[in-house]
Amino acid sequence: MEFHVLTLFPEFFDSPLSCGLIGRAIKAGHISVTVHPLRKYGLGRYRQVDDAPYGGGHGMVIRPEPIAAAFDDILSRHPGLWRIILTPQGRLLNQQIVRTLAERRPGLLLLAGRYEGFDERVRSLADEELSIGDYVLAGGEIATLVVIEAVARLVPGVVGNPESLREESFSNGLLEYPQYTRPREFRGQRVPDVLLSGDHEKIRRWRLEQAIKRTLERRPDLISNKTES
Ligand code: 6GU
Repeated sequence: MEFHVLTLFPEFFDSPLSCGLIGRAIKAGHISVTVHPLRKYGLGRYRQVDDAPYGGGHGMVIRPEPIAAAFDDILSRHPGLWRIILTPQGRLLNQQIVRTLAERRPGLLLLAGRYEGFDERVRSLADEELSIGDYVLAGGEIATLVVIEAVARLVPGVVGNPESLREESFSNGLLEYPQYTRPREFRGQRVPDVLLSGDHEKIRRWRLEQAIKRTLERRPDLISNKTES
């Protein structure tokens, strides 16, 4: 899977893309990530990308022409990319959206916003607008990395053991069950006996019960969402 990022801060992406799961996935050729500096598509001698808002107000707004020029250039060399802009006004990202991106899109072009936002007409250049949560970040760079990491994990080969994708939180609509390793007792807290029983059917049932209980306690919205869809 091919990821392209359009950003005013290309260097922001250096270390997150060089280590861990994503770093390995790139080295192994499962995914590629190309970072394109938005400044390169800026206007005039100073490569201007932003301007003051019409109607007044504080801050600067990203102009549409540099984005259009960048999208045209990148798409001409990499046809078929799905164009996503990251802003707090976007649709709230969840595992269902992540799955669709991984399974149905040949590659992603992710635009990270900055300043007070984009000129409204930038929205008409994109296929989709996403947010990663109800809080405000300084820019879309971290949100872009969130999308890349969440999608890349679902690309075949990136996560070594595909079984580990199936049981984790959200993939079945439930939070994960509690996990234990050694020691058997830690500060008075003992590992539940069932996990030491060797009875795999009993363990499977206990884990499912725990996952349901935990989801009802902590995230009942996940369960009510499940019946709606
Ligand atoms: Cl995509 N951008 C910014 N600036 N803040 C956010 C966000 C994106 N998603 C949640 N908060």
